[in-house]
Amino acid sequence: MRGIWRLALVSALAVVAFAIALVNFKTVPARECQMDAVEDASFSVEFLTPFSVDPTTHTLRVTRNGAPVTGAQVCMRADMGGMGGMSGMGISNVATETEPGVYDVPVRFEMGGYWDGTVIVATGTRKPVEIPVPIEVK
Ligand SMILES: [Cu+2]
Repeated sequence: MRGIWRLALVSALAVVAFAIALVNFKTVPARECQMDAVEDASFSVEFLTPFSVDPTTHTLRVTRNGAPVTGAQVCMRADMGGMGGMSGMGISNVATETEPGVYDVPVRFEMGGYWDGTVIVATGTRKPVEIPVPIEVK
């Protein structure tokens, strides 16, 4: 009897751990990165960190007509899908502003190669803007 209860407990814990893992996995493509967005050539983004597998956080500067975009909700996603790429390999996260127009986003390019990146900028006053960023990770 004891053995069965232990087994039941271990099974229950496994189910809970699995459920937590599943929930965490599902929240990885941050909601903010799924926003319906439009392209707008007046916005641009510049990466201040190198496209390499080393950094675990990337710093980016967001500008509109050359002026810093401050107080925005910024999110970045990148996928290795596409031509000969590895479909299903993706990263995304929400950025935090560290100085006016400069945002840190905790993402790591897990491997070298071509990543199809998108930075989404929501200022709240207009439709969110998406900025395509082709990324060649060294
Ligand atoms: Cu890959």
